[in-house]
Amino acid sequence: MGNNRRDFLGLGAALIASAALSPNLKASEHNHTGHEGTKRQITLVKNPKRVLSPATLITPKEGKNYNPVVTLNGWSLPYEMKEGVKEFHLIAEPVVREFAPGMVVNCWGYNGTSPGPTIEAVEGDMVRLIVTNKLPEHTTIHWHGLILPNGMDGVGGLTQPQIAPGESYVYEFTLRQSGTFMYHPHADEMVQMAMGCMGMFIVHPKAPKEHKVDRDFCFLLASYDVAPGTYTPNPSTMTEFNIWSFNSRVFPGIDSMNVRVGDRVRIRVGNLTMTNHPIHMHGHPFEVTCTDGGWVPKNARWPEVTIDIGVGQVRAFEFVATEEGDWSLHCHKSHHTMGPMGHSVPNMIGVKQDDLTEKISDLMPDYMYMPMGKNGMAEMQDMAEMGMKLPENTLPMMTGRGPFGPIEMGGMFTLVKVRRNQPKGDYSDPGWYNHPVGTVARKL
Ligand SMILES: [Cu+2]
Repeated sequence: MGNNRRDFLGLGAALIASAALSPNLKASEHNHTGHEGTKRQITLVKNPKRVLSPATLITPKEGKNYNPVVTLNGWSLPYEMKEGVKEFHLIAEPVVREFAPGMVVNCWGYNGTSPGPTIEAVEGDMVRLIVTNKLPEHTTIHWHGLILPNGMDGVGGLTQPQIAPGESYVYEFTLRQSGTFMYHPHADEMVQMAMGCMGMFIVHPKAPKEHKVDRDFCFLLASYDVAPGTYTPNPSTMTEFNIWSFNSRVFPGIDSMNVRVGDRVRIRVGNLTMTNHPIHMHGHPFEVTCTDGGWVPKNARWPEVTIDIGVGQVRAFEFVATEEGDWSLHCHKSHHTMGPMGHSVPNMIGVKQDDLTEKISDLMPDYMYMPMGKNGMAEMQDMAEMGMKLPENTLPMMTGRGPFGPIEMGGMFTLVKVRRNQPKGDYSDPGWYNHPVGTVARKL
């Protein structure tokens, strides 16, 4: 265990180091195969299990019994026990985040990553959260949904002084409830959240059997406005965001959720974008079991296949994985499953265009003219496949390849992979589903 722990802490240092060396970041972050590969894509390091549930490395030492959450393309923050208090260190700082292979973004986040690492603790724990500000401006952290003393609520100017650059502040409180919560600044919120300052805060029930599931996943919805060809989000954008992400990753760069047939699965989703997202899952009806206000009583739950998650809300839903296959999980606003696009894309459906793009490019070489295709948008994917030149650091609008061809998605889209032979506790990607003969839609 000691070795694992050391490895993990080493990983933290590596993350911070890689963020500091931004010119080399592309190389260091490309140590993975994409969805096109046979194995899962790994965001930052090679060993998926170590990234997926680092909390398992520190759980036994505390004698606490909980099933750690798996943060998509993320990790949980290690802590130290100090005289009965769980002590966590959060460093607010500029970071470089790869959104998918081919695009990195200058974000703000915590401990080398954006969103910040997931904080996991247990109901009844006394926690100490030491926040160090390495951002260029003051900040605070608000612990969204947690019941705590007013002076720990993290609202700059109201419940505490702002944390100036270079300063560290201590938050200390007892966790009086279990459930799914978030953390984010309550200081220059518009800028700091638009830059990616956010994270999840999971409090496990004191009684391990309460609300028990076999696999527990979490991620945040985050949106950005990164103009094609640039690297830094525009924080003054109010509605016209062009990057829609799960944990600041976009398809095909988002981890799939890999489960075993028979598993009870929980997916916890927090929304810190500026609009609502109807999150839809294929193949299995689910029930919302938890919000950032607490657990939903069993007799108050009803089945859904889409749950609308409002701004500043958390919804956790559960289902028993009974149906084998690769099931889509995505935002149902169809623009939110697309990569960066101009909002003024001319509607050219039914219009003969021929060499129009070429002619405009000749006249205005620096202008990216990307009209909609004559027969719809699907030909965009073909153009991307043929190597249509995009501005640097810009992802295609529609991308991702499946076993049957292009998937034509680019934002809030990932997969729940349900397999009969997925070993217990194994979160690795089993590859594409092998459909039994006669169970795939066929050409007449
Ligand atoms: Cu959406």
